[in-house]
Amino acid sequence: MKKKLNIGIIGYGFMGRTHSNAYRRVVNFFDVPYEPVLQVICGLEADKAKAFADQWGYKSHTTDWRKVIEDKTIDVVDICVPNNVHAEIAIAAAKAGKVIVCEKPLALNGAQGKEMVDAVEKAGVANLVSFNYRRVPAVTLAKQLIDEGRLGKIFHYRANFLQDWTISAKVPQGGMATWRLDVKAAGSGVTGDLLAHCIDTAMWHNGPITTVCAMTETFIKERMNVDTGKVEPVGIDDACMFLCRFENGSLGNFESTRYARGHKALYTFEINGEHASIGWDLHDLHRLNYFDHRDESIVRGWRSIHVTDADMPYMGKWWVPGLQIGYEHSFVHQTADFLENLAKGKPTSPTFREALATQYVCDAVLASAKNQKWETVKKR
Ligand code: SOE
Repeated sequence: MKKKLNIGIIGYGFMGRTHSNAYRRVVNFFDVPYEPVLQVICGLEADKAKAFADQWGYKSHTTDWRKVIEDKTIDVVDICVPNNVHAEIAIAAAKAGKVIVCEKPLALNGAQGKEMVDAVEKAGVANLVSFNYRRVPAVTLAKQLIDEGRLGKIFHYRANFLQDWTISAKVPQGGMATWRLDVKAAGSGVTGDLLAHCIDTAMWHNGPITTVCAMTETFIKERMNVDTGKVEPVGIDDACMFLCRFENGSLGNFESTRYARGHKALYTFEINGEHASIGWDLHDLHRLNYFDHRDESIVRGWRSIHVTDADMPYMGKWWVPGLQIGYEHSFVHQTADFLENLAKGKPTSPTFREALATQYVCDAVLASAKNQKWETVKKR
């Protein structure tokens, strides 16, 4: 019999669903040491929380996150609410000795993120920030190939995260569906929401980013705020581009926008090394593109690796070679790794402290865009 681990998720939106699905599925496919039990779902509206509880099999629901923290039977507090509430909940959960999972980005900014890191480290509780794309098998395979030295010295890392859902001026800010456009709830726009993913993966693949030079734009200056009912200035960055230097001497080039008509969630990266290059595209997430200059010239070229074989990261746990998996599985993998490490008393990456490094890059990017100069990224 596996030890039961009682889960309380705060937030029943998009991320509440991805995390609930992961806790439910993980035991079916991975030999994890715990059986997660969906104990309580917490959300703003009681009827929606109840409907969510019924649909996902939660034992109970509440509209008060403090009740989740105070509940002695809850082992894991999983934070899936807008960014401005992460810190308060995480710090209270740490004081109550809970294991904590928090959606990305860690916080509104580095200063707040640092308070969260201090809280979890003081309490000595296990913690994880959900940068799920690391655990798409092709992205994990890219990390493996880099660590094996196949690329040799790395020269370039470039990443994009392109969307198009805010082009209409009629899209409001604030509220349940569009809080990402309200700077008070989100902290920033594409920098914290989308580039944070690219930065997390990039530093995992290629080490720390040291300096940045950025440019941001807010194309639509005013939007109706659903919370206040008034047309208010837009405080987020709609688009952001930045150049950077990595500690290992390589150069980075990052771009994100919600104004790239035709692109819904086009997260791509390419890494160029001395011997080989790697490319990946979220719209084709089970493939890893690989070019190796050491191949015999008459067959040398970009190959498209179908990441479905059993010896590729995580894939041995799913179907048979050739059958691919998708977006939601990255959360299942994250949960599997987290539960395995939890039983061994080992941290799972990215911890709050590792996510703070990403937050500091985001801070430097926004400062650079504001000050129109290169900025040095704060060290931990
Ligand atoms: C924004 O549209 C968003 O949902 C992000 O918040 C997620 O982190 C990203 O994975 C997909 O896009």
